[in-house]
Amino acid sequence: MSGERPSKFGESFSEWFSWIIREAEIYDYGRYPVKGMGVWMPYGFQIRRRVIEIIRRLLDETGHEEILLPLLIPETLFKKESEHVRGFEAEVFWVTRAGLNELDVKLVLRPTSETALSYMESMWIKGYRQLPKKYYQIVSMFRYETKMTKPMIRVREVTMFKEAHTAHETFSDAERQVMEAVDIYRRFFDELGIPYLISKRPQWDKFAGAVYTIAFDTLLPDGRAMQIGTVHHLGQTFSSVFEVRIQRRDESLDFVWQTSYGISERVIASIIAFHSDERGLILMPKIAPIQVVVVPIPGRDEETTRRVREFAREVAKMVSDAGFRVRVDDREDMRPVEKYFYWELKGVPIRIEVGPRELGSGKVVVFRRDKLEKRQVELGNLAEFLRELARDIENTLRERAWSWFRERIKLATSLEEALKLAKEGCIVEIPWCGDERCLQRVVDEAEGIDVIGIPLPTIESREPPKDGSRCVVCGAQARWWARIGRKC
Ligand code: A5A
Ligand code: ZN
Repeated sequence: MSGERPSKFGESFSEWFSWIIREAEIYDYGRYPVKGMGVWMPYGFQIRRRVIEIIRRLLDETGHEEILLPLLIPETLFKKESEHVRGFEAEVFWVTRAGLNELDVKLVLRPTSETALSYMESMWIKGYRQLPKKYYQIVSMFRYETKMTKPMIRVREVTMFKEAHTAHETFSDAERQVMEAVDIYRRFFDELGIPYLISKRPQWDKFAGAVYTIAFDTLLPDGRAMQIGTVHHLGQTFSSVFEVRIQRRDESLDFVWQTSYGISERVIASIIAFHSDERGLILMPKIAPIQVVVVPIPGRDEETTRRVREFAREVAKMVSDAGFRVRVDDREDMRPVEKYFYWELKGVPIRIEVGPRELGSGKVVVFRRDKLEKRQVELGNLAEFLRELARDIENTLRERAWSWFRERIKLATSLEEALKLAKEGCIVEIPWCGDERCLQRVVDEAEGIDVIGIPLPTIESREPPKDGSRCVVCGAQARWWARIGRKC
């Protein structure tokens, strides 16, 4: 193990992040010889799989149907909607040759699937009775990102792209779907203890082809906001060019109204960024590949050591019977304290230590990774104790993450103060006149500062700025709030 560990806070976050994902054997990045593409290692893959199971459950429960579209999209489909193409053109990978031939119709590796799905929907959807239709897929997507690539956070192959696509009879049905999607993501991030703000993006920053975009943003330890999920109202942008036509209740013909929403491995990056400390990761039991590790402590003589090991296996059996994923670490060439460091780094939430003292005592020592606390627990109560502890660890991690996050959401009443706080790594809310040109000015004039968006009254109950409050940019009467910060 390398001796020096970078701090996760401040400008060394990237270095720390690269260090932890490799050291905890989650994701090998920067060594595979294609830029922007990482390798999920076995331990990381298991975490990823459990996170995917959570979102899959939430989508299935709300009537979404899983599908699988082809990875390749013909240029003719991809270029059909002009605004969409303009947004993605500079970011797509092309397949231009196959075997020994130049292709007549070039193919793009999907950067998202609105075009591919709308094309199919034009054949599948005929009437309002089929609506709403909610599809999703969990696939790899490819974007030739030109900003600096970063492991999980900005990759060129996004391997955990969950994209949902829905079709509706009216604009307002689609708008209700946007709200359902926001609610699903909210529950998803809450289950994982990832804090977020929900904001409507300014028009210039919406998804290419959308009427509007609502984004979930979290904050990395370096004070940069990271978009961890987006929900788009697509209007009839795609349905009209792909002619996804339906007969409505009154027998008139119309195109369907669509939405789409997506998340990626940025979710895993957020989990790692929030749920970790100077010793390494701290995984919530629900996503931990190993929830409980049992470490036997050798005795002075072989016979004691043998009995301890046997006892450790009995304890592990009890823990497994209680429904936990458990591992006995009986490696002989490692001291217990080395094992402790090893599993602490990997984020195993609960450790049980059994040594000569525990033999015949009817007790074991239980260590919780989040608070670094030890407790003696009676074997008779162990199952119940662990169940309670698992819940408590999840709550502790969630509350800890939110309290760090909340402290970094600030209010400022002058632009100078707002920029100062934003540069320090906060997301800052400012009184604003409602004209997006004022926000554009902030971006143009303040180096490195971005607009996060505006809070939505339909999502958060908010008072408008007090009477007499002024837009911090133009000085006109402030009507609402806007959020600014640095983006990752
Ligand atoms: N079709 C819609 C859902 C769509 O593609 N929306 S999106 O472009 O906003 O992407 C959805 C989410 O994927 C983003 O909110 C972001 O969290 C994630 N994402 C996008 N590009 C990424 C990249 N290069 N690396 C990692 N995650 C990315
Ligand atoms: Zn203004």
